[in-house]
Amino acid sequence: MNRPGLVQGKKALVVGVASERSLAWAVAQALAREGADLAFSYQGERLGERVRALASEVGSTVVEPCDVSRDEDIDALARAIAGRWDRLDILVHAVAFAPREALAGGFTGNTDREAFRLAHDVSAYSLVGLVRALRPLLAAAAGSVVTLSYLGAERALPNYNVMGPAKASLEASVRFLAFDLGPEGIRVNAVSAGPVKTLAAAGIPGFRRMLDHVQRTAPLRRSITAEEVANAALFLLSGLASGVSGETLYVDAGYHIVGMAFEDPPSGSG
Ligand code: 0WE
Repeated sequence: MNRPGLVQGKKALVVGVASERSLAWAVAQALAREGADLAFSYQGERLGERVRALASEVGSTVVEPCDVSRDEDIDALARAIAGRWDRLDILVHAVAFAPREALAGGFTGNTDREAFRLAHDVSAYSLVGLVRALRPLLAAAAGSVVTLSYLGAERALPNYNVMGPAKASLEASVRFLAFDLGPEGIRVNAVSAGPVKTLAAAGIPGFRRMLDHVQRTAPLRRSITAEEVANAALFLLSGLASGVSGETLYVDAGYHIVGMAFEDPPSGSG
């Protein structure tokens, strides 16, 4: 007899798949492997075809459009899910956006009001908006919500710029949602992932250099994989984490705990 999966029979909605390299897709695959039934949303018809193809790989035909910057879209998504399922056990939120011009050069010079508004709307409010719309379904399941964050929420670093404040708002929103919805049995957590080469990271100036720096500095002396992010998200979304809410769990090979690090001696030097 096979052991039941960690999320066997649970109903899961994954928001934020953009390609086969997306962290959202890695989480979806881990959930499918562990027995969940999946639904996906996508933004824009161009991504619709891609996401439908990926969804079919994990046996899902529930694929709905949703531009998370539009309340009508979020409401329509919640109605579509409610039309199929009487509860939602799992919500995965893996969405972020800032104007490309805001993600290079200096923070002060590149953060105008509109870049700040858009980054916070798409990257932080979208979690609150989705949870608001899905609240009855999540409460019916005593569901679990996971979002993805990044170190820029807590530390200043090059080029991440306005996404830093947006992720800080996202992590604070995780705590306030966890506080507010805990009495309904709903848990809300974040995974703060180290850099992974996804579409969201493609074309970021100096991304290769950041990966090299992490690989030289992190306690594990390497960067992390999408599968490692997915397994941590799976843990938080499963019953194994039934006592965890409002947390930000770092999956970064230990990078964020380092205060100072000297270079390793060249290999073979003794
Ligand atoms: O949160 C992110 C990236 C999110 C993101 C990516 C893009 C690229 C395309 C938000 N908005 C846009 N807008 C676009 O036009 N990450 C954690 C990945 C990332 O992005 C960086 C990083 C890392 C790591 C940007 C600068 C420095 C480091």
